[in-house]
Amino acid sequence: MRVRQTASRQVTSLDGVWNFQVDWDNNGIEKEWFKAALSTPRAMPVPGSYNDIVTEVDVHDHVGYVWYQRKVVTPKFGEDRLILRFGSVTHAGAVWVNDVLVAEHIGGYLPFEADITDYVKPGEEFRLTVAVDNRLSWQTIPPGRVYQDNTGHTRQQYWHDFYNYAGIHRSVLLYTRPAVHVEDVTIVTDIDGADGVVKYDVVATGAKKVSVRVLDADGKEVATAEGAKGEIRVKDAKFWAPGHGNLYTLEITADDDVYPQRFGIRTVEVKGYEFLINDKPFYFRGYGRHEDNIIRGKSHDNVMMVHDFEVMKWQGANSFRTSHYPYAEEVMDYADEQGFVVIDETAAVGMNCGLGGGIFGEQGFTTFSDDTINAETQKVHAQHIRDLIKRDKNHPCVVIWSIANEPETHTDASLKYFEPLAQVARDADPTRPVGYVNVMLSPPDKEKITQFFDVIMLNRYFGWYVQTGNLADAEKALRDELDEWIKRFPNKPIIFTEYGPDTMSGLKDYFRRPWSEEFQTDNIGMFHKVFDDYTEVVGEQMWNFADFQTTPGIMRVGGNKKGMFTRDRLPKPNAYVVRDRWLKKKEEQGS
Ligand code: GCB
Repeated sequence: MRVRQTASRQVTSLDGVWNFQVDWDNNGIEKEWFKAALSTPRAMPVPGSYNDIVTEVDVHDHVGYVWYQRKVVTPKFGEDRLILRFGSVTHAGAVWVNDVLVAEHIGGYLPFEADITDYVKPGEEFRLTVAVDNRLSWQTIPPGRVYQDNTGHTRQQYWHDFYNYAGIHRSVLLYTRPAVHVEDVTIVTDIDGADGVVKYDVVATGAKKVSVRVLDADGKEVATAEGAKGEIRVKDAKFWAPGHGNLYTLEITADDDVYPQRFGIRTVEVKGYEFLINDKPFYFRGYGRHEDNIIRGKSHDNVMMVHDFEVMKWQGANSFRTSHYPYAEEVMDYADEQGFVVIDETAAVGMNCGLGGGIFGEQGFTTFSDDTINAETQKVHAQHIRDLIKRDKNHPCVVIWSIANEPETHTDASLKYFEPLAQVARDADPTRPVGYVNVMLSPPDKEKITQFFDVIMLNRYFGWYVQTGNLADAEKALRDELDEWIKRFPNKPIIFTEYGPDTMSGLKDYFRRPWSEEFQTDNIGMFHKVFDDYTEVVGEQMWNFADFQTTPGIMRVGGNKKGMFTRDRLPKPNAYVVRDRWLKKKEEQGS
């Protein structure tokens, strides 16, 4: 659960400038580095990706462990438990309090905790050490592989198109909570006329008494109930809706613990090809995004978060996808508040070795096999889906779970891999539509798994990776493919989750050729013209909100340049054209 300060929980932030050291030989654990102060420490901010903070290429590109360390003065915790919480450590973290290993976690985009009560004393200082490993394998989400190059250097390969930033990316918190406490809550809402119907289910092991109060946005009590599970009616509710971040709080008391869980009252449903929010057809306008920024890498940063939302609102966007991994919890909270609609994606990206020879690195692997992505990966993937849903289930902003981006889906092996995973998502959350994001290599006549999902999410690069520069041909290919999807799946809404060309900011061209600013306007304009002809298309999320960092490659110029905005969030000319369109749509659609 998100960490909140309450009468029963005291929160201390451990963010700041920590000590840092690269583990060149990747043997710090064997050498027990955690048992003493780091021998040659340098400064490193937390949260932050370390890669772009430094100037040495060896540190930037190091494959393996880096170590973070700081001293912490233990607060008073009385009879309570003392918990350490990491928002994310990318990709794997091991945590020691003095000499004791208190947590190990794999998966770079989700939080984890350690109960350290038994290892510390109030008022005393302890040494907090974190070993961070940036290595991916065939059994991690996302997958990757470590290999030696011809000169014996260790390198890492992965099949996703963003730089593998690493470090402690989100806040580190220390907090107290009673031994008997609110461990989890699931809130599901419905709308009945002017009223909201709120079903809640609290987990608080060992609690003798659980009660809840519903508070409105001003903190005024509007309903109460007794018991760990129940249904509450909120009279004349203010519904959460796109553009309207109306929120309530379920204040839960379990014995001595008090926990405020925010929620919004709204419904989501797929009906035929319509995507309904509160029973009204919704049209997605927005982008796939990245947690990516100059110097910060993938670090969460409130300045950038608020600015990005300001920019998205300026443009008339109403939604985004958390491509290609779960975003910081602060971002999800803020999307709730701002009434932004979110497609929440797992970190299952790059599960497609057939993609991008030359773009994302050399190929030569079979995606699904005993030696590559296998049954073990599938288990890790299933757990990752459950963990994401557990973290984000109470966010009204989340309207679709996307369980993977552009995986291989045209083979029998992929069918075997994904069918059970769609079910995992449904079991974890029966209330929201589930989807996956489809790649160009898996058109409707080839792909095998759309049958298990509620929506069709398409990444299409007509006019860019294919029919490059020929927009007439590109338009035909797009229309032909759309017709085929609709013929095969007449009852599933279609959302375009990626489209658009790389565009060098400042590159002007009378002839409007690829890479120029003019071509971005033309290419995206072509897609929009086609979308407007199809009622089955219920959303346009272009790629990408902003330019972002990738691995070096002959198709990338200092990163991926498909941004509507530059990496420092300045509009390319196309941004104004799309702004006119989206503001007009906003007016027509009411949000
Ligand atoms: C895709 C991927 C995205 C890439 C994009 C591109 O289909 O989903 O991660 O960055 O294409 O620009 O090629």
